[in-house]
Amino acid sequence: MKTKTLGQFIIEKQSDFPYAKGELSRLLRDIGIAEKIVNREVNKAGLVEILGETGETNIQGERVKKLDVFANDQFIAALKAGGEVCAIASEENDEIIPIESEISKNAKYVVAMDPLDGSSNIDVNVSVGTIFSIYRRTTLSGPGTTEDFMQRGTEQFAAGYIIYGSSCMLVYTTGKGVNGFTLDPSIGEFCLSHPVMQTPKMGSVYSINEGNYLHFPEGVKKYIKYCQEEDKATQRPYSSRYIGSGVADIHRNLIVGGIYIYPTTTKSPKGKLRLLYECNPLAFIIEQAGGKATTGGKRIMEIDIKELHQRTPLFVGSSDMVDTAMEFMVKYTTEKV
Ligand code: AHM
Ligand code: MG
Repeated sequence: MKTKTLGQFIIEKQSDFPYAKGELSRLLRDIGIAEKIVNREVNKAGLVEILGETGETNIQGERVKKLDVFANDQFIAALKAGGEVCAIASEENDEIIPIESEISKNAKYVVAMDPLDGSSNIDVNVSVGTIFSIYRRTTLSGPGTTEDFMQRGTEQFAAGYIIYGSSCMLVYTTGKGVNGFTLDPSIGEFCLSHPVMQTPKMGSVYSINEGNYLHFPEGVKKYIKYCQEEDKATQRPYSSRYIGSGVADIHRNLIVGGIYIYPTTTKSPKGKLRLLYECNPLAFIIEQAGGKATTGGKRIMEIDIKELHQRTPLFVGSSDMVDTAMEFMVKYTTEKV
C-alpha cells in the first residue's frame, strides 16, 4: 500500500482553498509538531515525572495535572513559533493569549483548544486527547482579541482532534469531509489511514456517565431506559461504553456508530463540556462525517457564544440516535436548553 503523509495530503488538498496561501497547511504542521511531542511524553508516562497534579486549580475549578500544563505549553509554543495565529484560547488559560510578534503580524487565524481532554484518565494509562478549532480572525490587525473567538461554530474554518491511544491519531476537517491519520512511529509521520470518514446513521452504543443518573433531565433518564429495553426490530438493548475521555468515546462512536451524551445535571445546570474548544470542534467533525451534534434541543454549531469558557449540554453521534434522544427530550423534559 502506498503511504500518504499528512504533509502530502495537505498539499494535495490546497486546491480546495484557491485563495489560501498555505497558511492552514503550516498551521496544521505546527499542531502536528506539538502533537508528536505530547505523544512522546504520554508514551513515557510512568517513567518520567509527568504524572500527578500541579497543586493548582483552573478557571473551571478543576485540579490541574502536570500533563495538562505540559500539553498546553507545547501547543502554545508550536503555534507561536509557526506565526500563523494571532491569538490562542485554551481550557487551561482564564483569558486568551494574544500573540504579538514580527512573524505573526499578518496572521489570519485564531485557535481554540483543549490541550488535554480526558484529564481524569492521565494517570491510569487510558486514552486522552487534544481538541482544536480554527477560526478566521474578525478583528483587522494586531494581536487577536476575545472578540475573534465570539463566533458561532458554523464559522469554524477547520477543526480536529488527536487521540493518544493504542496508536496516536489525528482526525480533522476543513468542511470538506473528515480524514484520519495515524502516527507511524518508525518514520515519525502521520499517514492517511482513515480517508473520508463517515459515521453510520444508526449505531448500537450509548455513552454517558450513568453515575449521574439521578441528576439527569427526565428525557435523558427515559432515553437511557429505552436503550436498555429488549427490541429485536431496533436491535436493542444497545451496549453501554463510556471511557470518560470525550475524544476517545466520540471517536469510537464515529467509527462503529453510537451516541455520546453529556447532558445538563442538577449539579451542572449548564452542562459540563465547553462550547468553544470541545463541543464546536467535535460537532463540526461529526456533522462532516454525516452525524449530528445538538444540545438536546438545538444544533450545537448555531449557539451564540458569549464567553470563552461557556458550557453546553451535548448530544452527539449517529444521526438517527441523536434524533431519537431529542424526541425523548421534547416529550419528557420541560426545561429548554
Ligand atoms: P476535561 O477536558 O477536563 O478532561 O473534561 C472533559 C471530559 C470529557 O473528555 C469526558 O467525556 C468528560 O469530561 C468526563 O466527565 P465525567 O468524569 O464527569 O464523566
Ligand atoms: Mg476536555
